[in-house]
Amino acid sequence: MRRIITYGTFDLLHYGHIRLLQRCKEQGDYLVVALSTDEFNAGKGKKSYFSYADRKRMLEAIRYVDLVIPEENWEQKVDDVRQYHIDVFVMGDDWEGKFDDLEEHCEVVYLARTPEISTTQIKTDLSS
Ligand code: C2G
Repeated sequence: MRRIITYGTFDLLHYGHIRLLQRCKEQGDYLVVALSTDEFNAGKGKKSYFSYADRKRMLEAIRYVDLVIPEENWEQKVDDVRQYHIDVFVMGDDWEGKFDDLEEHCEVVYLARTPEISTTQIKTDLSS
């Protein structure tokens, strides 16, 4: 059982998120998604359109996702890797290199982002 973890806000869920989650699941057998809480997002200077509860509900409905846990701070990743017996940490390559320190605990994989789609772009397009 190869266990995968990824982190994110996943607001205004779109096909770029889905493709990322699909490719995360292809790396193993069990996918944990650590979902940024509303409070953690405030710290990232992000205010998501959907609440944590709604974003969690949507992620749990995705066939590739096996478990959703809260992401509450930047420091929890090593504990998460240990607690959930993670084999592979996966993120989109906009984070390339940022989490290489996890390599002493698990494999670290960065996947190419899906071009031309982002939550920010959706908000911009809808506001014009
Ligand atoms: N993503 C992607 N393609 C896009 C948009 C997003 O592959 N067009 C990926 C991102 O690279 C990320 C994941 O989808 O791996 C979630 O993206 P966000 O919700 O924007 O997450 P982010 O705000 O980057 O938070 O501790 C890490 C942070 O919580 C990541």
